Amino acid sequence: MSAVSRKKSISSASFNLQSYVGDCTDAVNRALDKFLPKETVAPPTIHKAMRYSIFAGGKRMRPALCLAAAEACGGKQVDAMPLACAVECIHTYSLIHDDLPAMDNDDFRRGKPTNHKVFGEGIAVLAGDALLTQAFEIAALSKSWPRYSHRELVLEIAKASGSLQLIAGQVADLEGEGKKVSEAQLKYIHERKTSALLCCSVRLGGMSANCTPPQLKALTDFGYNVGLAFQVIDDILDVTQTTEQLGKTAGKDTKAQKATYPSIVGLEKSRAIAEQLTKRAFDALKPFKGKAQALEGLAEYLLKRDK
Ligand code: GRG
Repeated sequence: MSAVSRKKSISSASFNLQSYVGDCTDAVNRALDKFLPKETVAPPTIHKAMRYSIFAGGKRMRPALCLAAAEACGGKQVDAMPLACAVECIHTYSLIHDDLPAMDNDDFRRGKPTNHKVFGEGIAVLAGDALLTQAFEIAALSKSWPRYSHRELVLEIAKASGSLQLIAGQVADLEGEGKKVSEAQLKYIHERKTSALLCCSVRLGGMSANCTPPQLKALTDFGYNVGLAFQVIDDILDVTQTTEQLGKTAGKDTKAQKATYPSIVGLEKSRAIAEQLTKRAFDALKPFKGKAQALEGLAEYLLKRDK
């Protein structure tokens, strides 16, 4: 579907989420292919390793949320694209490092052997580092807007992925293994480990459309709630789906004695929490008055997803 016909499908009553996500994925993959050094560029091993994980077949939910947020604020996909790609680079780096033997020690990700299984631990660490750095390079290459200069954009990414958010969540997650963790502590982990980057994706999309402060506030509320719901669902899927269905090792939270929503409050209450968070996310979109169909569609998809 062309960009024009996709635009039409967003504004029409029958919004087609599947084709929206498919189009976003294609466009993001084309852009990432341009931003990342080719495999043949020296040293080829690192560029092969970066591309291996980036193009391993992730759902591209963070870029899709970024593009959809831009559209909700009247922006263009082309302006949001570098920021959507930057967030996907951060996300992929975090997955590569999360899978390392020193962390979750996983062999399977995005339906393929993990980066360190293919390239070795040293190169996997470096591929993660390089993708993290690449994200800032891409953000620096994006446009800036009257309300949001490169300073704001870079700060947004740095804060979400730094030691107060993404890394803080991972530290608390590692330190909580095998210990009794309360629901409040688990929420702290999920807010930082997962919600922060999803929220950042949505906010960056809004910034790429030069959104107003009230719009940014609405997007922040949406992103926070959808991000938290995303991790609650991830916890549920870990115990209800198979490794084949997920494309990553199922049941690993239980094996690592990690606290999850199902392990603390049970499956039924976990589903109710995810639904409540998604409802809050929907409510946050009210100021967009029907212009946020794609964000609504993505929130619903994330709640109902099976992988
Ligand atoms: C700095 C050494 C070092 C490590 C950092 C920050 C970090 C390690 C790990 C982040 C923690 C993490 C992996 C959180 C999980 C978030 C999550 C649910 C990921 C899965 O996201 P999906 O389902 O994956 O969108 P795909 O593969 O579809 O993109």
